[in-house]
Amino acid sequence: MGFVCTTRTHVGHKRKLNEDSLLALTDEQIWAVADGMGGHDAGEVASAMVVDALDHLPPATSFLNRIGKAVGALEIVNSSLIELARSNGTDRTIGTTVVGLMTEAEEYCCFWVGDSRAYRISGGAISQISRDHSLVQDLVDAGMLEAERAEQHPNANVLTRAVGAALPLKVDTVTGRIEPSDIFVLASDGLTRIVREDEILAAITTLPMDKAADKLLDLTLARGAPDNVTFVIVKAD
Ligand SMILES: [Mn+2]
Repeated sequence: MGFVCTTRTHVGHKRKLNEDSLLALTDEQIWAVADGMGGHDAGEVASAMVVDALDHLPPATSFLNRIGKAVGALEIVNSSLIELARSNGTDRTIGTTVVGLMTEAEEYCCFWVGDSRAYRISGGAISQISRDHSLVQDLVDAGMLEAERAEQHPNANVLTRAVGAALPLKVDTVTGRIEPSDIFVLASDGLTRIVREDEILAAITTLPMDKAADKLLDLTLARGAPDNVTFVIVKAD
């Protein structure tokens, strides 16, 4: 199965730095978005380290082995970031989210830490295939908060997991079968807090991929873009 891909990243209208990073290695069939936190010399370093590690995975013997190498690479970055924060003499976490997609033949694997998201558009419907590692997601799962109100919650930005936050790192994965014309969207919260799922679906199912990407970025910017905005759209071709 072949793939085509388009990416966008933008600092947004409120932040001075773009601490998001992305990876789009379509030939190698690996894509990722990372959303760094911690401010100057921290967040952008953390997200870049994750992307760089995924960019240099050692050769693998099988898809399962390759997934294991990606998780292992994230574990190494996790330790390095904890060590980096310690050597800076600060209690502040130098951390990053990551959401990644790997494919082989007709199989995909999505892996993630934090609240950057993966969506799959298949058969005209969109579904979120990652599950946010965030306080509000836990509240929603516990039935204590309606999903529609999660974005407005005062603790909407509190993560329960991040690369660089704690040992050991727990990476979640989900695997599945790719159908022809499936589309995957990996995105930082700078997109997903501002643009609704149905708007992502509408843009992607009605416009050519590049125009859909423009539309999603334009929508975010028109609504104030309070955060860095980064996304990768991957289409099975
Ligand atoms: Mn963000």
